[in-house]
Amino acid sequence: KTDVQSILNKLGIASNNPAFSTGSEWGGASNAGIIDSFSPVDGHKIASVKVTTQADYNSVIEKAQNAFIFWKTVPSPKRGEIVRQLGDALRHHKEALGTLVSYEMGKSLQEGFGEVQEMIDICDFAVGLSRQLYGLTMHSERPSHRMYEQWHPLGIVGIISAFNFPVAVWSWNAALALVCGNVCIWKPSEKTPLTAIACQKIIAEVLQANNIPEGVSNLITGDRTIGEFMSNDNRIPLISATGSTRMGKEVGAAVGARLGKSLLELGGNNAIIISEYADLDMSLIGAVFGAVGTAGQRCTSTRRLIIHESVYDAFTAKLVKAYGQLKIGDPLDQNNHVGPLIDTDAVKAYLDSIEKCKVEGGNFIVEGGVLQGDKYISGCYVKPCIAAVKNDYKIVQHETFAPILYLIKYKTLDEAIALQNGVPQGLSSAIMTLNLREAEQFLSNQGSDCGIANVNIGTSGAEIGGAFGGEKETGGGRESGSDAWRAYMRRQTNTINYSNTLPLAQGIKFDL
Ligand code: UN1
Repeated sequence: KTDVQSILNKLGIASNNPAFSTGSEWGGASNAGIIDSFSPVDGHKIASVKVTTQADYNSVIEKAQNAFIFWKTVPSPKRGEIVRQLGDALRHHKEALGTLVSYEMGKSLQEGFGEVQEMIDICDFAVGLSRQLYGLTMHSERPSHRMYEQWHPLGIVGIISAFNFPVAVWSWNAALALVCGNVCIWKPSEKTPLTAIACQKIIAEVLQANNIPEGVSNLITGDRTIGEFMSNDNRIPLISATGSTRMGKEVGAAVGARLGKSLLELGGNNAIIISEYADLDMSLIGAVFGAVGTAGQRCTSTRRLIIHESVYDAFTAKLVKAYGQLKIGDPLDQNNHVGPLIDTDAVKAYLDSIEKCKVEGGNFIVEGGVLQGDKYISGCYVKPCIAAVKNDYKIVQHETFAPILYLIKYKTLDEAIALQNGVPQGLSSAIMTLNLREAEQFLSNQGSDCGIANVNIGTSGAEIGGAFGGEKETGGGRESGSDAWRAYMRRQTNTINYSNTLPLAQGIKFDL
Protein backbone atom coordinates (compact mmCIF):
# COMPACT_ATOMS: atom_id res chain seq x y z
CA LYS A 1 0.00 0.00 0.00
CA THR A 2 1.38 3.38 -0.99
CA ASP A 3 2.26 5.64 1.91
CA VAL A 4 0.84 8.88 0.56
CA GLN A 5 2.01 10.94 3.50
CA SER A 6 5.65 9.95 2.99
CA ILE A 7 5.37 10.87 -0.72
CA LEU A 8 3.95 14.28 0.25
CA ASN A 9 6.74 14.77 2.76
CA LYS A 10 9.39 13.85 0.21
CA LEU A 11 7.99 16.41 -2.23
CA GLY A 12 7.52 19.11 0.39
CA ILE A 13 3.72 19.30 0.16
CA ALA A 14 2.06 20.62 3.33
CA SER A 15 -1.60 20.18 4.23
CA ASN A 16 -2.21 23.88 3.51
CA ASN A 17 -0.16 25.36 0.69
CA PRO A 18 0.37 28.94 -0.41
CA ALA A 19 -1.11 30.33 -3.61
CA PHE A 20 1.90 31.34 -5.61
CA SER A 21 5.63 31.03 -5.90
CA THR A 22 8.28 32.99 -7.75
CA GLY A 23 10.94 30.36 -7.08
CA SER A 24 12.00 29.83 -3.53
CA GLU A 25 9.55 32.44 -2.25
CA TRP A 26 5.95 31.44 -1.67
CA GLY A 27 3.06 33.66 -0.75
CA GLY A 28 -0.61 34.45 -0.96
CA ALA A 29 -3.16 36.80 0.53
CA SER A 30 -4.66 35.54 3.77
CA ASN A 31 -8.22 36.31 2.65
CA ALA A 32 -7.91 34.36 -0.62
CA GLY A 33 -10.10 31.39 -1.51
CA ILE A 34 -9.00 27.80 -1.12
CA ILE A 35 -8.87 24.83 -3.47
CA ASP A 36 -9.01 21.37 -1.93
CA SER A 37 -7.36 18.61 -3.91
CA PHE A 38 -9.21 15.29 -3.67
CA SER A 39 -7.77 12.04 -4.96
CA PRO A 40 -10.02 10.26 -7.45
CA VAL A 41 -8.31 7.06 -6.31
CA ASP A 42 -9.97 6.90 -2.89
CA GLY A 43 -11.88 10.19 -2.60
CA HIS A 44 -9.64 11.45 0.21
CA LYS A 45 -8.72 15.09 0.51
CA ILE A 46 -4.97 15.20 -0.07
CA ALA A 47 -4.23 18.83 0.81
CA SER A 48 -5.35 22.41 0.10
CA VAL A 49 -3.90 25.35 -1.75
CA LYS A 50 -4.75 29.03 -1.60
CA VAL A 51 -6.00 30.85 -4.68
CA THR A 52 -3.93 33.64 -6.24
CA THR A 53 -5.58 37.06 -5.94
CA GLN A 54 -5.23 39.82 -8.53
CA ALA A 55 -2.78 41.69 -6.29
CA ASP A 56 -0.69 38.50 -5.84
CA TYR A 57 -0.84 37.97 -9.57
CA ASN A 58 0.48 41.45 -10.29
CA SER A 59 3.36 41.01 -7.88
CA VAL A 60 4.32 37.75 -9.62
CA ILE A 61 4.25 39.48 -13.01
CA GLU A 62 6.55 42.21 -11.70
CA LYS A 63 9.03 39.65 -10.34
CA ALA A 64 8.93 37.83 -13.66
CA GLN A 65 9.51 41.02 -15.65
CA ASN A 66 12.58 41.81 -13.55
CA ALA A 67 13.86 38.26 -13.80
CA PHE A 68 13.60 38.39 -17.59
CA ILE A 69 16.00 41.34 -17.69
CA PHE A 70 18.58 39.08 -16.05
CA TRP A 71 17.71 35.71 -17.59
CA LYS A 72 17.83 36.82 -21.22
CA THR A 73 21.45 37.90 -20.77
CA VAL A 74 22.52 34.44 -19.59
CA PRO A 75 23.99 32.64 -22.63
CA SER A 76 21.65 30.02 -23.98
CA PRO A 77 23.99 27.02 -23.34
CA LYS A 78 24.29 28.21 -19.73
CA ARG A 79 20.51 28.31 -19.51
CA GLY A 80 20.66 24.79 -20.94
CA GLU A 81 22.92 23.78 -18.08
CA ILE A 82 20.21 24.84 -15.59
CA VAL A 83 17.66 22.76 -17.49
CA ARG A 84 20.12 19.84 -17.46
CA GLN A 85 20.16 20.08 -13.68
CA LEU A 86 16.37 20.18 -13.67
CA GLY A 87 16.38 16.91 -15.63
CA ASP A 88 18.68 15.38 -13.03
CA ALA A 89 16.48 16.60 -10.19
CA LEU A 90 13.49 15.02 -11.92
CA ARG A 91 15.38 11.73 -12.24
CA HIS A 92 15.97 11.89 -8.52
CA HIS A 93 12.29 12.59 -7.78
CA LYS A 94 10.81 10.35 -10.47
CA GLU A 95 9.35 7.78 -8.15
CA ALA A 96 7.78 10.22 -5.68
CA LEU A 97 6.51 12.64 -8.34
CA GLY A 98 5.20 9.84 -10.57
CA THR A 99 3.36 8.36 -7.60
CA LEU A 100 1.80 11.70 -6.68
CA VAL A 101 0.71 12.17 -10.33
CA SER A 102 -0.95 8.78 -10.13
CA TYR A 103 -2.61 9.52 -6.80
CA GLU A 104 -3.77 13.08 -7.49
CA MET A 105 -4.79 12.55 -11.13
CA GLY A 106 -5.72 8.85 -11.13
CA LYS A 107 -3.59 7.53 -14.01
CA SER A 108 -1.78 4.24 -13.53
CA LEU A 109 1.53 4.24 -11.70
CA GLN A 110 3.28 3.17 -14.91
CA GLU A 111 1.79 6.16 -16.69
CA GLY A 112 2.66 8.44 -13.77
CA PHE A 113 6.30 7.35 -14.10
CA GLY A 114 6.00 7.64 -17.89
CA GLU A 115 4.85 11.21 -17.51
CA VAL A 116 7.88 12.11 -15.40
CA GLN A 117 10.05 10.31 -17.97
CA GLU A 118 8.64 12.67 -20.62
CA MET A 119 9.77 15.56 -18.42
CA ILE A 120 13.28 14.14 -18.16
CA ASP A 121 13.39 13.53 -21.90
CA ILE A 122 12.30 17.07 -22.79
CA CYS A 123 14.97 18.46 -20.46
CA ASP A 124 17.61 16.41 -22.32
CA PHE A 125 16.18 17.63 -25.61
CA ALA A 126 16.23 21.25 -24.43
CA VAL A 127 19.85 21.00 -23.28
CA GLY A 128 20.98 20.06 -26.80
CA LEU A 129 18.66 22.66 -28.24
CA SER A 130 20.27 25.38 -26.14
CA ARG A 131 23.23 25.20 -28.55
CA GLN A 132 21.06 24.92 -31.66
CA LEU A 133 18.70 27.89 -31.73
CA TYR A 134 19.69 28.38 -35.32
CA GLY A 135 18.68 31.17 -37.65
CA LEU A 136 19.27 31.31 -41.40
CA THR A 137 21.53 33.54 -43.43
CA MET A 138 20.28 34.93 -46.75
CA HIS A 139 21.90 36.44 -49.80
CA SER A 140 21.12 40.13 -50.05
CA GLU A 141 20.08 41.54 -53.44
CA ARG A 142 22.40 44.49 -52.77
CA PRO A 143 26.21 44.42 -53.07
CA SER A 144 28.29 44.34 -49.90
CA HIS A 145 25.28 43.65 -47.75
CA ARG A 146 24.73 40.81 -45.38
CA MET A 147 21.37 39.49 -44.29
CA TYR A 148 20.57 37.04 -41.58
CA GLU A 149 17.97 36.26 -38.98
CA GLN A 150 18.27 35.60 -35.30
CA TRP A 151 15.90 34.44 -32.62
CA HIS A 152 15.33 36.40 -29.43
CA PRO A 153 13.33 35.48 -26.35
CA LEU A 154 9.79 36.80 -25.98
CA GLY A 155 9.62 37.63 -22.27
CA ILE A 156 7.05 36.03 -20.00
CA VAL A 157 5.56 32.77 -21.25
CA GLY A 158 2.22 31.93 -19.62
CA ILE A 159 1.54 28.21 -19.33
CA ILE A 160 -2.00 27.00 -18.68
CA SER A 161 -2.09 23.23 -18.29
CA ALA A 162 -4.76 20.56 -17.90
CA PHE A 163 -5.29 17.87 -15.26
CA ASN A 164 -4.62 14.90 -17.53
CA PHE A 165 -0.91 15.51 -17.98
CA PRO A 166 -0.52 17.63 -14.88
CA VAL A 167 3.28 17.90 -14.98
CA ALA A 168 4.60 16.87 -18.41
CA VAL A 169 2.82 19.64 -20.31
CA TRP A 170 4.43 22.23 -18.04
CA SER A 171 7.86 20.73 -18.70
CA TRP A 172 7.41 20.65 -22.51
CA ASN A 173 6.71 24.35 -22.38
CA ALA A 174 9.01 25.40 -19.57
CA ALA A 175 12.13 23.48 -20.66
CA LEU A 176 11.99 25.01 -24.14
CA ALA A 177 10.87 28.45 -23.01
CA LEU A 178 13.69 28.63 -20.47
CA VAL A 179 16.52 27.68 -22.83
CA CYS A 180 15.06 30.18 -25.28
CA GLY A 181 15.59 32.88 -22.62
CA ASN A 182 12.04 33.37 -21.42
CA VAL A 183 10.69 33.32 -17.91
CA CYS A 184 7.57 31.26 -17.16
CA ILE A 185 4.36 31.69 -15.22
CA TRP A 186 2.46 28.44 -14.81
CA LYS A 187 -1.20 28.09 -13.95
CA PRO A 188 -1.86 24.38 -13.45
CA SER A 189 -5.30 22.83 -13.50
CA GLU A 190 -7.20 23.49 -10.28
CA LYS A 191 -7.87 19.72 -10.24
CA THR A 192 -4.17 18.88 -9.83
CA PRO A 193 -2.46 21.73 -7.95
CA LEU A 194 -0.28 19.54 -5.72
CA THR A 195 1.78 17.91 -8.46
CA ALA A 196 2.43 21.47 -9.70
CA ILE A 197 3.63 22.58 -6.28
CA ALA A 198 5.96 19.57 -6.23
CA CYS A 199 7.44 20.56 -9.62
CA GLN A 200 7.87 24.16 -8.54
CA LYS A 201 9.78 23.01 -5.46
CA ILE A 202 12.01 20.81 -7.60
CA ILE A 203 12.88 23.58 -10.07
CA ALA A 204 13.23 26.19 -7.31
CA GLU A 205 15.92 24.13 -5.64
CA VAL A 206 17.89 23.97 -8.89
CA LEU A 207 17.51 27.70 -9.53
CA GLN A 208 18.50 28.59 -5.99
CA ALA A 209 21.58 26.35 -6.07
CA ASN A 210 22.69 28.32 -9.14
CA ASN A 211 21.91 31.73 -7.61
CA ILE A 212 19.26 32.48 -10.21
CA PRO A 213 16.99 35.30 -8.99
CA GLU A 214 13.33 34.87 -8.12
CA GLY A 215 10.86 35.19 -10.98
CA VAL A 216 12.38 32.88 -13.62
CA SER A 217 9.96 30.04 -12.87
CA ASN A 218 6.67 31.08 -11.30
CA LEU A 219 3.58 29.20 -10.20
CA ILE A 220 0.13 30.65 -9.62
CA THR A 221 -2.74 28.46 -8.51
CA GLY A 222 -6.36 29.24 -9.06
CA ASP A 223 -9.33 28.71 -11.32
CA ARG A 224 -10.29 30.19 -14.67
CA THR A 225 -10.25 33.74 -13.30
CA ILE A 226 -6.45 33.50 -13.14
CA GLY A 227 -6.42 32.16 -16.70
CA GLU A 228 -8.41 35.23 -17.72
CA PHE A 229 -5.93 37.58 -16.04
CA MET A 230 -3.20 35.92 -18.06
CA SER A 231 -5.03 35.85 -21.40
CA ASN A 232 -5.89 39.53 -21.18
CA ASP A 233 -2.48 40.66 -19.95
CA ASN A 234 -0.25 42.24 -22.58
CA ARG A 235 2.73 41.79 -20.28
CA ILE A 236 2.56 38.12 -21.32
CA PRO A 237 3.54 37.91 -25.01
CA LEU A 238 2.83 34.17 -25.33
CA ILE A 239 0.12 32.05 -23.74
CA SER A 240 0.51 28.31 -24.20
CA ALA A 241 -2.76 26.66 -23.23
CA THR A 242 -3.67 22.98 -23.07
CA GLY A 243 -7.24 21.90 -22.43
CA SER A 244 -10.68 21.73 -23.99
CA THR A 245 -11.60 23.35 -27.29
CA ARG A 246 -14.12 25.48 -25.40
CA MET A 247 -11.35 26.85 -23.15
CA GLY A 248 -8.99 27.29 -26.10
CA LYS A 249 -11.50 29.35 -28.05
CA GLU A 250 -11.83 31.72 -25.10
CA VAL A 251 -8.09 31.98 -24.50
CA GLY A 252 -7.36 32.31 -28.23
CA ALA A 253 -9.94 35.08 -28.62
CA ALA A 254 -8.68 37.04 -25.61
CA VAL A 255 -5.02 36.73 -26.59
CA GLY A 256 -5.90 37.46 -30.23
CA ALA A 257 -7.82 40.59 -29.26
CA ARG A 258 -4.57 42.06 -27.91
CA LEU A 259 -2.59 40.55 -30.81
CA GLY A 260 -0.57 38.38 -28.49
CA LYS A 261 0.70 34.97 -29.45
CA SER A 262 -1.04 31.81 -28.39
CA LEU A 263 -0.02 28.19 -28.64
CA LEU A 264 -3.14 26.07 -28.34
CA GLU A 265 -3.19 22.36 -27.67
CA LEU A 266 -6.85 21.41 -27.48
CA GLY A 267 -9.23 18.50 -27.94
CA GLY A 268 -8.79 15.49 -30.17
CA ASN A 269 -11.19 12.99 -31.68
CA ASN A 270 -8.62 10.46 -32.67
CA ALA A 271 -9.31 7.46 -34.84
CA ILE A 272 -7.46 4.31 -35.82
CA ILE A 273 -8.27 2.83 -39.20
CA ILE A 274 -8.09 -0.96 -38.95
CA SER A 275 -7.55 -2.04 -42.53
CA GLU A 276 -8.27 -5.38 -44.14
CA TYR A 277 -4.45 -5.69 -44.27
CA ALA A 278 -3.96 -4.99 -40.56
CA ASP A 279 -2.11 -7.23 -38.15
CA LEU A 280 -5.10 -7.65 -35.87
CA ASP A 281 -3.19 -8.70 -32.74
CA MET A 282 -0.98 -5.62 -32.95
CA SER A 283 -4.01 -3.48 -33.71
CA LEU A 284 -5.71 -4.77 -30.59
CA ILE A 285 -2.95 -3.51 -28.28
CA GLY A 286 -2.90 -0.10 -29.96
CA ALA A 287 -6.67 0.23 -29.87
CA VAL A 288 -7.24 -0.95 -26.31
CA PHE A 289 -4.36 1.02 -24.78
CA GLY A 290 -5.44 4.06 -26.79
CA ALA A 291 -9.07 3.80 -25.66
CA VAL A 292 -8.77 2.79 -22.02
CA GLY A 293 -5.27 3.99 -21.02
CA THR A 294 -5.46 7.00 -18.69
CA ALA A 295 -9.19 6.07 -18.55
CA GLY A 296 -9.61 7.72 -21.95
CA GLN A 297 -8.43 11.09 -20.62
CA ARG A 298 -5.55 11.81 -23.00
CA CYS A 299 -6.06 14.33 -25.73
CA THR A 300 -4.58 11.58 -27.92
CA SER A 301 -6.92 8.83 -26.60
CA THR A 302 -8.44 6.62 -29.26
CA ARG A 303 -12.10 7.63 -29.53
CA ARG A 304 -13.02 5.96 -32.82
CA LEU A 305 -12.08 2.75 -34.63
CA ILE A 306 -12.81 2.77 -38.34
CA ILE A 307 -12.79 -0.91 -39.26
CA HIS A 308 -12.85 -2.57 -42.67
CA GLU A 309 -16.02 -4.60 -43.18
CA SER A 310 -14.06 -7.78 -43.92
CA VAL A 311 -12.34 -7.78 -40.50
CA TYR A 312 -15.07 -6.01 -38.53
CA ASP A 313 -16.56 -9.08 -36.87
CA ALA A 314 -13.24 -10.77 -36.15
CA PHE A 315 -11.74 -7.61 -34.69
CA THR A 316 -14.83 -6.76 -32.69
CA ALA A 317 -14.76 -10.23 -31.13
CA LYS A 318 -11.14 -9.68 -30.07
CA LEU A 319 -12.02 -6.29 -28.62
CA VAL A 320 -14.94 -7.61 -26.60
CA LYS A 321 -12.74 -10.40 -25.23
CA ALA A 322 -9.97 -7.96 -24.32
CA TYR A 323 -12.42 -5.58 -22.61
CA GLY A 324 -13.71 -8.55 -20.59
CA GLN A 325 -10.19 -9.02 -19.21
CA LEU A 326 -9.59 -5.40 -18.18
CA LYS A 327 -8.94 -4.88 -14.49
CA ILE A 328 -10.38 -1.63 -13.20
CA GLY A 329 -9.32 -0.25 -9.85
CA ASP A 330 -6.69 1.50 -7.78
CA PRO A 331 -4.17 2.85 -10.33
CA LEU A 332 -1.39 2.53 -7.78
CA ASP A 333 -1.89 -1.24 -7.91
CA GLN A 334 0.12 -2.27 -10.95
CA ASN A 335 -2.19 -5.20 -11.70
CA ASN A 336 -4.94 -2.82 -12.76
CA HIS A 337 -5.26 -1.54 -16.34
CA VAL A 338 -7.76 1.26 -15.78
CA GLY A 339 -7.98 3.79 -12.98
CA PRO A 340 -10.67 6.34 -12.13
CA LEU A 341 -11.87 9.41 -14.00
CA ILE A 342 -10.67 12.69 -12.54
CA ASP A 343 -13.86 13.55 -10.62
CA THR A 344 -17.58 12.94 -10.38
CA ASP A 345 -18.29 15.71 -12.93
CA ALA A 346 -16.31 13.65 -15.43
CA VAL A 347 -18.38 10.59 -14.47
CA LYS A 348 -21.52 12.60 -15.18
CA ALA A 349 -20.19 13.65 -18.59
CA TYR A 350 -19.37 9.99 -19.34
CA LEU A 351 -22.91 8.89 -18.43
CA ASP A 352 -24.46 11.76 -20.42
CA SER A 353 -22.44 10.80 -23.49
CA ILE A 354 -23.53 7.16 -23.24
CA GLU A 355 -27.15 8.30 -22.96
CA LYS A 356 -26.86 10.66 -25.92
CA CYS A 357 -25.18 7.96 -27.98
CA LYS A 358 -28.05 5.58 -27.27
CA VAL A 359 -30.64 8.22 -28.18
CA GLU A 360 -28.90 8.76 -31.51
CA GLY A 361 -28.97 5.03 -32.23
CA GLY A 362 -25.63 3.79 -30.89
CA ASN A 363 -25.51 0.07 -30.18
CA PHE A 364 -23.40 -0.77 -27.14
CA ILE A 365 -21.55 -4.04 -27.61
CA VAL A 366 -19.72 -3.53 -24.32
CA GLU A 367 -21.91 -1.73 -21.80
CA GLY A 368 -20.65 1.09 -19.61
CA GLY A 369 -21.58 2.00 -16.07
CA VAL A 370 -20.27 3.35 -12.81
CA LEU A 371 -18.59 0.85 -10.51
CA GLN A 372 -19.76 0.55 -6.93
CA GLY A 373 -18.34 -1.01 -3.80
CA ASP A 374 -15.50 -0.56 -1.33
CA LYS A 375 -12.82 -0.53 -4.01
CA TYR A 376 -14.59 2.25 -5.86
CA ILE A 377 -15.45 4.50 -2.93
CA SER A 378 -14.48 7.74 -4.74
CA GLY A 379 -17.34 7.20 -7.21
CA CYS A 380 -14.98 7.95 -10.11
CA TYR A 381 -14.45 4.44 -11.51
CA VAL A 382 -16.32 3.63 -14.71
CA LYS A 383 -16.41 0.71 -17.13
CA PRO A 384 -14.76 1.23 -20.48
CA CYS A 385 -17.44 0.68 -23.10
CA ILE A 386 -17.80 0.22 -26.85
CA ALA A 387 -20.61 1.30 -29.17
CA ALA A 388 -21.24 0.75 -32.87
CA VAL A 389 -22.18 4.18 -34.24
CA LYS A 390 -22.33 6.43 -37.26
CA ASN A 391 -19.59 9.01 -37.61
CA ASP A 392 -22.06 11.87 -37.96
CA TYR A 393 -23.78 11.35 -34.61
CA LYS A 394 -23.43 14.59 -32.64
CA ILE A 395 -21.87 12.73 -29.72
CA VAL A 396 -19.32 11.04 -31.96
CA GLN A 397 -18.28 14.45 -33.28
CA HIS A 398 -17.67 15.57 -29.72
CA GLU A 399 -14.67 14.74 -27.50
CA THR A 400 -15.82 13.06 -24.28
CA PHE A 401 -12.87 12.67 -21.92
CA ALA A 402 -13.76 9.11 -20.88
CA PRO A 403 -13.21 5.51 -22.02
CA ILE A 404 -16.01 5.34 -24.59
CA LEU A 405 -14.91 3.78 -27.88
CA TYR A 406 -16.94 4.20 -31.06
CA LEU A 407 -16.84 1.65 -33.90
CA ILE A 408 -17.53 2.58 -37.51
CA LYS A 409 -17.47 0.19 -40.48
CA TYR A 410 -15.96 1.06 -43.88
CA LYS A 411 -15.61 -0.42 -47.34
CA THR A 412 -12.92 1.60 -49.17
CA LEU A 413 -9.83 3.39 -47.93
CA ASP A 414 -11.04 6.71 -49.38
CA GLU A 415 -14.19 6.33 -47.32
CA ALA A 416 -12.16 5.47 -44.20
CA ILE A 417 -9.96 8.54 -44.63
CA ALA A 418 -13.02 10.75 -45.13
CA LEU A 419 -14.52 9.35 -41.91
CA GLN A 420 -11.26 9.82 -40.04
CA ASN A 421 -11.07 13.44 -41.18
CA GLY A 422 -14.80 14.03 -40.78
CA VAL A 423 -14.71 15.54 -37.28
CA PRO A 424 -14.00 19.10 -36.09
CA GLN A 425 -10.78 18.08 -34.31
CA GLY A 426 -7.44 17.16 -35.88
CA LEU A 427 -4.94 15.90 -33.33
CA SER A 428 -3.86 12.27 -33.74
CA SER A 429 -4.65 9.53 -36.23
CA ALA A 430 -3.41 6.10 -37.19
CA ILE A 431 -3.76 3.34 -39.72
CA MET A 432 -3.07 -0.31 -39.04
CA THR A 433 -2.03 -1.87 -42.33
CA LEU A 434 0.76 -3.97 -43.78
CA ASN A 435 -0.06 -2.62 -47.25
CA LEU A 436 2.44 0.00 -48.42
CA ARG A 437 0.04 1.77 -50.78
CA GLU A 438 -2.52 2.23 -48.04
CA ALA A 439 0.07 3.46 -45.55
CA GLU A 440 1.52 6.00 -47.97
CA GLN A 441 -1.89 7.28 -49.05
CA PHE A 442 -2.86 7.76 -45.41
CA LEU A 443 0.30 9.83 -44.81
CA SER A 444 0.01 11.83 -48.03
CA ASN A 445 -1.84 15.10 -48.50
CA GLN A 446 -4.83 13.01 -49.56
CA GLY A 447 -4.72 11.23 -46.23
CA SER A 448 -5.05 12.20 -42.60
CA ASP A 449 -5.60 15.89 -41.85
CA CYS A 450 -4.22 15.57 -38.32
CA GLY A 451 -1.08 16.94 -36.70
CA ILE A 452 -0.03 13.37 -35.90
CA ALA A 453 -0.47 10.46 -38.32
CA ASN A 454 0.91 7.03 -37.46
CA VAL A 455 1.27 3.69 -39.20
CA ASN A 456 1.01 0.51 -37.13
CA ILE A 457 1.05 2.50 -33.91
CA GLY A 458 -2.00 3.75 -32.01
CA THR A 459 -3.01 7.38 -31.58
CA SER A 460 -1.68 7.93 -28.08
CA GLY A 461 1.80 7.85 -26.62
CA ALA A 462 3.67 10.31 -28.85
CA GLU A 463 7.39 10.68 -28.21
CA ILE A 464 8.68 14.10 -27.17
CA GLY A 465 11.12 14.36 -30.13
CA GLY A 466 8.40 15.21 -32.64
CA ALA A 467 6.33 18.38 -32.73
CA PHE A 468 3.15 17.65 -30.78
CA GLY A 469 -0.19 19.20 -31.64
CA GLY A 470 -2.98 19.27 -34.17
CA GLU A 471 -5.11 21.09 -36.67
CA LYS A 472 -8.66 22.47 -36.86
CA GLU A 473 -10.30 22.68 -33.43
CA THR A 474 -7.20 21.17 -31.85
CA GLY A 475 -5.84 24.69 -32.11
CA GLY A 476 -2.84 24.48 -34.45
CA GLY A 477 -0.11 24.76 -31.80
CA ARG A 478 2.99 22.57 -31.73
CA GLU A 479 4.88 21.74 -28.57
CA SER A 480 7.94 19.76 -27.51
CA GLY A 481 10.22 18.38 -30.25
CA SER A 482 11.33 19.26 -33.80
CA ASP A 483 11.42 23.06 -34.20
CA ALA A 484 8.53 23.78 -31.81
CA TRP A 485 10.99 26.04 -29.93
CA ARG A 486 10.40 28.76 -32.49
CA ALA A 487 7.00 29.50 -30.96
CA TYR A 488 8.83 30.67 -27.84
CA MET A 489 11.03 33.19 -29.63
CA ARG A 490 10.70 36.24 -31.85
CA ARG A 491 12.45 36.27 -35.19
CA GLN A 492 14.49 39.27 -36.13
CA THR A 493 15.73 39.86 -39.66
CA ASN A 494 18.98 41.84 -39.81
CA THR A 495 20.47 43.52 -42.87
CA ILE A 496 23.94 45.02 -42.62
CA ASN A 497 25.44 47.31 -45.23
CA TYR A 498 29.24 47.26 -45.30
CA SER A 499 29.58 49.21 -48.59
CA ASN A 500 30.20 52.97 -48.84
CA THR A 501 26.90 53.73 -50.57
CA LEU A 502 23.30 53.20 -49.55
CA PRO A 503 21.52 51.38 -52.37
CA LEU A 504 17.79 50.94 -51.81
CA ALA A 505 16.08 47.61 -52.16
CA GLN A 506 14.04 46.85 -55.28
CA GLY A 507 16.45 49.14 -57.21
CA ILE A 508 14.56 52.27 -56.14
CA LYS A 509 16.36 55.50 -57.08
CA PHE A 510 16.24 58.25 -54.49
CA ASP A 511 18.94 60.83 -55.15
CA LEU A 512 19.40 63.82 -52.90
C1 UN1 B 1 -2.24 15.18 -23.65
O1 UN1 B 1 -3.09 14.30 -23.51
O2 UN1 B 1 -2.48 16.37 -23.35
O3 UN1 B 1 0.91 11.39 -26.91
C2 UN1 B 1 -0.86 14.92 -24.08
C3 UN1 B 1 0.57 11.18 -25.75
C4 UN1 B 1 1.33 11.86 -24.66
C5 UN1 B 1 0.89 13.26 -24.48
C6 UN1 B 1 -0.57 13.48 -24.40
N1 UN1 B 1 2.73 11.84 -24.96
O4 UN1 B 1 -0.35 10.45 -25.46
